[in-house]
Amino acid sequence: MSDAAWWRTGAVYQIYPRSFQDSTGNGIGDLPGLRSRLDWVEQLGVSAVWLSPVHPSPQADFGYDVADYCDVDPIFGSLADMDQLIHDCHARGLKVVLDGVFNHTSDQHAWFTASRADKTNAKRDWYIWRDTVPNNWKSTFGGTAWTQDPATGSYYLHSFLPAQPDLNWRNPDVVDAVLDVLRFWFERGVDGFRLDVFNSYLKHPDLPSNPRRWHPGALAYGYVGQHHIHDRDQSDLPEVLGRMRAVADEFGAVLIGETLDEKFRYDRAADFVGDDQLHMAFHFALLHSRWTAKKLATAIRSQLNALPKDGWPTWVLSNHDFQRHPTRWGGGDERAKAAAVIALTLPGTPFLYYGEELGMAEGRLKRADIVDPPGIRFWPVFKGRDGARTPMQWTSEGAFTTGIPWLPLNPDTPWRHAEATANPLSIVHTYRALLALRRNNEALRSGATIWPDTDHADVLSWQRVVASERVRVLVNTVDRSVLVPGEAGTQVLWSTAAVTDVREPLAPNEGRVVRV
Ligand code: TEU
Repeated sequence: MSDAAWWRTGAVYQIYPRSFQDSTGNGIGDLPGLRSRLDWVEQLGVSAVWLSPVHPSPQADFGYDVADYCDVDPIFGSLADMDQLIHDCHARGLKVVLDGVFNHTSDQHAWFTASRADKTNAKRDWYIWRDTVPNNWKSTFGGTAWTQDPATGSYYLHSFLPAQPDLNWRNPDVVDAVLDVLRFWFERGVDGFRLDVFNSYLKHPDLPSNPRRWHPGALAYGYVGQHHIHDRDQSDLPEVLGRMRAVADEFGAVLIGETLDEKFRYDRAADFVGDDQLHMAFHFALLHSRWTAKKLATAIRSQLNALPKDGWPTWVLSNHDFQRHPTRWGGGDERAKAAAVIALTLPGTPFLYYGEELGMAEGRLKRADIVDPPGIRFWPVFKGRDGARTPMQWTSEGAFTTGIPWLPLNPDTPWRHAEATANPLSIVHTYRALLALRRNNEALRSGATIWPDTDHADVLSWQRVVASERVRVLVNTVDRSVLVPGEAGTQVLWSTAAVTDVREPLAPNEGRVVRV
């Protein structure tokens, strides 16, 4: 595997298509709209876009409930629009990654319609059916993971909503069908898949109950009250992933696993990456870390230490499932820039979430605005994920849609938007500069990592090293300036505070990249 592979050197930009750009005025983003905004993506300097699902879907979980893997939902456009998007992205040197939601389908998928009809049909065993509830498994979205289906009186397994029945990955026909879906898209030019909750594909064949786990939230949300040893992370998962990898390798495509872990540790994902499994698997430690140098260092180290030799790190500050990081961490725009320095200069692939380059905050939504099923179910304890999915802020008026947006625009849109980026201290400037620096600097792209570089209590620091060059990264996590001992360096390559003299103390929340 060449170190120059695009998925190692570049960054991936996650687009939530519903919220990026509407072209029809119905308030929902679509593929033609998205295509019209590719200038922005290209100018940012990322290497790939990853689209959250756009397949036909009843939208019970906003597309993560797929009714047909080989088509495009009319709300987003057509298959021809997708072909055009792939073509346009490639013409700009951008790769296209789709979201593969293969743990479950929609209950409206033809496979499930057939499966539920009677007990003897050919698709019956494509899902997981039992005549009585066999175990204590819980749905990630609350309640039991088993729902009785009136047609036959049997229960089917759903790790998420009842409208998202789990496929039976122990049936070889299911695996073959998924491999065919991969081929279908790779043949159309798609460059990779992000694999939704891949570590849930296989369950223990006997479906035993999970052992209980003490957790203060377990009464309200049973999922956290179990050790999930039987409903995911099965030891034979590598074989299945290996088959997917073989298909991906035929096309030079990349597989990125999304890891489910109620303990927010994700180290287990390291067992499923490498040359004959996934190229990468998300390690979401930064999504759950507090903003202190110590906690951040622990989060970063937990991934670096867990990965096998042929693994590759991923860095995620925000995505469509978690509160956006400027809200999570506070600290204003300076801290948002410092966070970008972390994600863009560590060894590994950064996954950026649309709008983070503007410092978009979590939307502050009213109960009446909430459409995300877990948000509706658990409000106000958990307000759901809609706040991370509010429309991209293109202009002072939004310009996301000419109609009524499906979620309200953030109130800071008048001054936080894609046209207000001329200021060299703006957040997007830091993103563009660091992405350009990565492209041109071998140490940042592929250098070995010396970690940590200082044990200062408030400053994160590491070095990236190749034969010809040594780069030192310093991130001041506190709201006051700090002078860090050690080599000052010879040249500031980037400073989020526009510092040019290497000897200057770090400004409050400054991220600085220096040549040493
Ligand atoms: O997410 C996995 C998942 O269950 C969590 O990230 C979850 O969203 C979080 O704990 C908050 O409840 C993936 C997708 O990213 C997510 O959008 C889907 O809803 C889910 O799978 C089901 O496909």
